[in-house]
Amino acid sequence: MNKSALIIGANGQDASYLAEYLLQKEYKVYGTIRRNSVPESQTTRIEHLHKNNSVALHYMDLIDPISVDSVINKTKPDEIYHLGAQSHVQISFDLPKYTLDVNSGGTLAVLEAVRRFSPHSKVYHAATSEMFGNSCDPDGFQRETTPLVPVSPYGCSKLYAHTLCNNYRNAYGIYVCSGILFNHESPRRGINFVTNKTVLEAVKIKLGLSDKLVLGNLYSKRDWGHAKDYVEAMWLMLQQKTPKDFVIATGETRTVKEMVEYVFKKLGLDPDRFVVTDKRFERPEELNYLRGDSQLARNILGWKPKYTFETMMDEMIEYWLQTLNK
Ligand code: NAP
Ligand code: G4F
Repeated sequence: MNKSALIIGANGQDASYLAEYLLQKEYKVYGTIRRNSVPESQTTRIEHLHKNNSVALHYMDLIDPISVDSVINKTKPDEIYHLGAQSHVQISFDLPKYTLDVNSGGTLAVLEAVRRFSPHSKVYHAATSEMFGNSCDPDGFQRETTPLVPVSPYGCSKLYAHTLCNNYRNAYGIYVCSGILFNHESPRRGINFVTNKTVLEAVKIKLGLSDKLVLGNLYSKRDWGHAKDYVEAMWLMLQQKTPKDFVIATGETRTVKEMVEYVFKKLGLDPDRFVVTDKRFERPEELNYLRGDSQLARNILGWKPKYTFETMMDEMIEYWLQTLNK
């Protein structure tokens, strides 16, 4: 019989790729969306799947435990991919309570619903490299054993959820694991994250539709991979005999400035002419440096990324060139 999977936060960047991936594997896919007064915004990233009813959608809000109970009880899936979150780090400084309610409280609601209504479900929790904060091993990498010292309300909310997942695994024997994923991008990335913001604005400049790109801190370093590669790792984590947490990363790191230079040069533009900075886009506390060691995932899951930084950024540039040229 075909397996079933529930994707919480089905309209997100990762969820849209994951839904495609699971459908290819012939899963019965359920997804959760949030109510929006503009109904088309509820399914923007999964419109192609929604149109032909290939994903069965249910309303759920992580801050409404009744809705969480109801969907998990109704679907009782083999696998749950809990990807729903207020996922923007800078916005978490403006909405700290809401971020904790959704990311921490919401994860508690999911685990409780699984414990009570669907204990056979295997659960993937979307943890994050933001939990490391500014801690790092002496060799310059973060890995599963690196201390978790978050520096944003978002990071704190995910650390709470991450430790709760370990607690439910040990206390109740639930199959739950956290993927400690480093930044991953794609043309479907929200345009208020730094890569897609940069690409969109640079393409607009190229086409004469804009004359500047306004950014915050150019000197933080990130380990950027492609979302398509990272959803494969999520699936692999739920196919193991015993649950385990894994770091998923490329192992390369670059400054925001280097990423910006790559995009502008690719478009034949001089970044010094167009890029300006504004404190508005800086955070009260910054995570300065990320570089992940995903050796454990490479050894145990047999996972490795197919995209390089360059092929990923080129795909994003091509996407915006085609979209805006239309
Ligand atoms: P995303 O594009 O922001 O998607 C998040 C999804 O969560 C959206 O579908 C959103 O719904 C939904 N959501 C937000 N608040 C909710 C609530 N109160 N109740 C139910 N659903 C809610 O994020 P992503 O980049 O795909 O990331 C997926 C997950 O991985 C997130 O948990 C994120 O924190 C985590 N993560 C991401 C990265 C990364 O670099 N992308 C790295 C590490 C971890 P709407 O569409 O209605 O807004
Ligand atoms: O693209 P970002 O907003 O991603 P950030 O903060 O690293 O968070 C992302 O990755 C996490 C994994 O580590 C996820 F858990 C999280 O959900 C999210 O997906 O910012 C990247 C860097 C930061 O140092 C930021 O200060 O870019 C810097 N930056 C500079 N100017 C900017 C801007 N970031 C944004 N969003 N907008 C700017 O104008």
